[in-house]
Amino acid sequence: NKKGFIFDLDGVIVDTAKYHFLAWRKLANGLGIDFTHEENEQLKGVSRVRSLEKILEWGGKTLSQDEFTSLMAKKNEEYLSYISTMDASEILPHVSKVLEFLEEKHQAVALGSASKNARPILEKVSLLEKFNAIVDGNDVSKAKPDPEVFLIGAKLLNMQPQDCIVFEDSVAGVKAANTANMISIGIGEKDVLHEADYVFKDFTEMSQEFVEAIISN
Ligand code: B16
Ligand code: MG
Repeated sequence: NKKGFIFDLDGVIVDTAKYHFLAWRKLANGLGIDFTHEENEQLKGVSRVRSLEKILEWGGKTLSQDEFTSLMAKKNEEYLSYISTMDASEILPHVSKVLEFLEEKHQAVALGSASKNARPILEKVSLLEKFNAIVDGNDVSKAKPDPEVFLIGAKLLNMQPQDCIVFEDSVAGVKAANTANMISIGIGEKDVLHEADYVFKDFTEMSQEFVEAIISN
């Protein structure tokens, strides 16, 4: 039996949210806007453009199109400087184990991320070759909760959406997976990700038996 397993990147494979936080906080503070961890939570799975729009909304600021574009570039430069030092030690617990198990079982594996930096990050943590397909922020026109990113992933894997399983840490991503008619597995808090079909705190909580059952179902 072959299934398509689609992984989100930030918050599922690596914790880059902490680097997004530092970069967004610097930008927001530079504009005289406060930026908290709670606000950063709300930017999980949200595209870069939409993130800056939200920060400006929260701070009650408006910018010219030119200023907006230049701030987006600045934020990304800052973010890139943080991820430049990433290595395999930043892969979240049991992620490599799960990827190896899926490989052993000849399953199809894709990445479905909103990030335009997904490829360089996977390269940094030496996981690029584990994926049969990569769909990232450069490939989509509609952000999560739109299912586009996962539907493209399924297509690239040659799998039907109903035979795909999505691992997601964001509410928007879980919604996207559900709308795509895929099995959604939330990675994080049950009360936040309650729309997911299953929720695990992290991959150490997901048993091999569970994955085997998903594959043979
Ligand atoms: P970039 P994911 C998302 O990645 C992040 O969760 C979100 O915080 C970020 O703004 C977005 O990628 C865009 O990232 O600025 O690198 O293009 O969780 O969908 O893997
Ligand atoms: Mg995420």
